[in-house]
Amino acid sequence: MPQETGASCDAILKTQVAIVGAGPAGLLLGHLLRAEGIDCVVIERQTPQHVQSRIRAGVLERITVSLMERLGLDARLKAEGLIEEGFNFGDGERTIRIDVAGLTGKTVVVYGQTEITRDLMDAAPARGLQVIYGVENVALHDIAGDAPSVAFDKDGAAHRIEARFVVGCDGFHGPCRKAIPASAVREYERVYPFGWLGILADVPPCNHELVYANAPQGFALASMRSRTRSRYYIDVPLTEQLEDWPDDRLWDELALRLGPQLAQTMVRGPALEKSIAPLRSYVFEPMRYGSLLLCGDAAHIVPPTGAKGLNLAASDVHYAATALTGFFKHNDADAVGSYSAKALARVWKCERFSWSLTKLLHRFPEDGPFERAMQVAELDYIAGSTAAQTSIAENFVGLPV
Ligand code: RFL
Ligand code: PHB
Repeated sequence: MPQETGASCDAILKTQVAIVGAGPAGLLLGHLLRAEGIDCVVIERQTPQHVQSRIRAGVLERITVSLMERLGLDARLKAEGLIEEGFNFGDGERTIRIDVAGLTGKTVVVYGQTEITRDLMDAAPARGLQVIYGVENVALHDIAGDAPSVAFDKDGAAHRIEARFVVGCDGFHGPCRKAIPASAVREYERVYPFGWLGILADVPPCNHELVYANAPQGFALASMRSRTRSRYYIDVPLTEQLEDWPDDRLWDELALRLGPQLAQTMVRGPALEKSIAPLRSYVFEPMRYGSLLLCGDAAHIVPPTGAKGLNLAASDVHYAATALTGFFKHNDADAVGSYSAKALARVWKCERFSWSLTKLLHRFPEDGPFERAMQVAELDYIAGSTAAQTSIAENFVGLPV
């Protein structure tokens, strides 16, 4: 366990790995390191209740499921997760089914990010994973060398963690990535001119599989969290406010965009949660600088089309845990050295898939009849080509790690 020593004004915590951020990436990494007997401490800006309440991802690839299995934290996931063998594209009239299981022999699981986070949070005390919530003013020091530290305030007192490595799992807006000198990095970014307006409701899903629709009125996604809880999205211009979308207006728009068949099976209900998420593609290179490694949204963002964000965070964590285990248990310094290249190779492929599905399924303000015709032609091609469907299915189900 980490050692705490008192100094005059600082409480200094010594550990092997300091993890910033207790979202899915930080918690998963903390558990994987503890399972290998590696000391670590996780610090988180928010309260546990806040972290737990963020409604985000819902579709888990094999890598995410397998990490929960490896940790022995998959009991609820196994009992409550819905195994999905396929998903569908729609254009408001027809449906094109991608038979993911038939084409790849693999499936995805519908199980909310809130549930994964809860399973990881609940298991932390018993597994000796220390998570300090409600920290402020996090600042990284000496990351270029081999004795980095993380300073933070908690309840008005100054603290410092001294570690051999710091891992930034602090999401897109966190401080870790920003601690790397600009001269050492390269950023790639595409900001989309729309966001996804999502609604969560305790109503049965309109279809047992996901449906991504590109209708004349715009994009819609019918998803779910369970057989009794649905998650739907439409795309809206970034200028729209939540107040512009009372529940009834949103259900009417979903019915239009999903088309008459799904509108018939769609059950309406009061929103448990409603939010607008902006869409962005972003990659930060490299994902390691000195003793700082970045995992998950701290290093990259994908638009949610294709459901890759949480799963990419999980594959980064897998590579990072393997590298740090190599370093601490097998004296293998090269493992950490190759972390960034390994993680980025998978990141870029997932960026490509999320971007291409986003382009296929959304109207861009600059699009004219030609771009629309290209989308229709691509959907036609997918409908008639097993090769195209296989390519989509193998990306959707998750590329090898
Ligand atoms: P997170 O979840 O943002 O966690 C980062 C944590 O760091 C904390 N933090 C700090 N802690 C200490 N000090 C600071 N200064 C800090 N600053 C920040 C934050 O409070 C937070 O707890 O990043 P992580 O762990 O990398 O996980 C990434 C995923 O959350 C994200 O990629 C997914 O939610 C994306 N995503 C989806 N991914 C999927 O794989 N499948 C999906 O179906 C899916 N659907 C979605 C999504 C994201 C969405 N939104 C809201 C963008 C649907 C939506 C609508
Ligand atoms: C979700 O259920 O929240 C979800 C599903 C698929 C996506 C994005 C989000 O592509």
